[in-house]
Amino acid sequence: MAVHGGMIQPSDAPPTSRSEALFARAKTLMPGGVSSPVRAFRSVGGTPRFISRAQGPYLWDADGHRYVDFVLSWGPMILGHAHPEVVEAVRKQVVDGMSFGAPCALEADLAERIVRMVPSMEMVRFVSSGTEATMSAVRLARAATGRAKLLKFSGCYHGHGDAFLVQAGSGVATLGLPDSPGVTPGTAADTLTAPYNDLDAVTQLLDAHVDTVAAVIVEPVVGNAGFITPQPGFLEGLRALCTARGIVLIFDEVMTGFRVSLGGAQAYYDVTPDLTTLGKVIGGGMPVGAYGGRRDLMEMVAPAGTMYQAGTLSGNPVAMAAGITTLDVLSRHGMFERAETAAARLVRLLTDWAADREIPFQAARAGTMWGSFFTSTPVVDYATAKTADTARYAYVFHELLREGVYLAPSQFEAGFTSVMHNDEVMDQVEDALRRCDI
Ligand code: KE4
Repeated sequence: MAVHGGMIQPSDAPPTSRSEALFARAKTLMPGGVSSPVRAFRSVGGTPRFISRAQGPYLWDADGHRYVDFVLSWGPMILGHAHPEVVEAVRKQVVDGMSFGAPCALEADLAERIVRMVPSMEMVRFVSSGTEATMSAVRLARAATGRAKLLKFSGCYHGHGDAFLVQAGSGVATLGLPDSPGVTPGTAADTLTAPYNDLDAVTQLLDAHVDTVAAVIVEPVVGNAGFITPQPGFLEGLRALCTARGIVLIFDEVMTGFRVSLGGAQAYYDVTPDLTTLGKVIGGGMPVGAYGGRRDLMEMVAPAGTMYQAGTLSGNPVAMAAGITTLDVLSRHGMFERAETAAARLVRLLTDWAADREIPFQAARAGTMWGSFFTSTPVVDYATAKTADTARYAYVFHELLREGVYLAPSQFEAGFTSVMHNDEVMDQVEDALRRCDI
């Protein structure tokens, strides 16, 4: 076994010379050689695979190696890569124009689908990323309540907006501390942080900051600290606390939307937020984010109201065409269930594989989103997630990569399946697991 960058790596990994050369070139031009940090393989070590093409459940890297993809662009590719109907919708729109900077019917066409599928979203505003969606939703909550503070949960990620890059100070009653250079203490001071699944901590914070909290924002199923599901009563408790105190409850469903169920986590757990943020799946691989919810709140957004938010490529026709077709295909009878069946089988495979080797391990899923931890400690929040053995995760990651299976390059991420992860593909994954030398 080779040790690389502090991580143990199987010594017989296939050649990655083209990815290595592309990475070396990219690092001279872009910070860390990537356009988003997690892609750099920093937490698992080794060379990130430069992907040259993707089709269905598969990726091919620059060295020609094929992988069964369980990252799926971090969620969007629920139909699999390059789905023919989505490709055709994009092709048709591109030749009719790529961006108008003016209203077009496609925006309402996608909005109608979202409003129908996510009933709490009475109105929708499109933006170009999940980060824009969450930033805008928090601004709207602050505008609606006249309050400044935001309560989020440790380990939850809501994009790279300043207000979200905050960690808990010591003790749950301490105001937030900047989690990144460039986030000012003043900004961080308006963000409160509580442990996920801890209603008592939330109540304490709200009692300590009466009438000053505009919003509680939560990943209804956590996908950014690894995969963590809400304990029974947690989401319902947040709903009750927010209702009682005039606080806007924001479900950040950028990742869980159309993944946990066709109606998102809010339908799966039957808890209704005031605002919802979306991204990923609604763009079908193109840059789309959205926020929406109660009509009385959304009517405050300019130009209907005075809360300002704007975007050059918001509602981009090509992206709308991709999102519309993605939701239409996904809504067909039995389609979502195909991806769910794959996720259920994968959780069983991984659980049995670890048990056979007596490795401390747990795996779970919600709909077509899944995750695992190399720890036997029940994971209910970020603190317990951090008991996971990240060195073992890195080793298994590279073992499976060598065998043609592409997992998230970090223990603290979630995994996904697509409608194209059929039995034949999952048989390949089962064979790859069997070949893993753990
Ligand atoms: P984007 O700005 O990356 O489109 O969305 C931000 C965001 C907001 N809310 C949730 C719940 C999210 O999961 C995300 C983005 N997810 C990460 C995956 N951990 C995207 C991958 C990346 O950052 O490269």
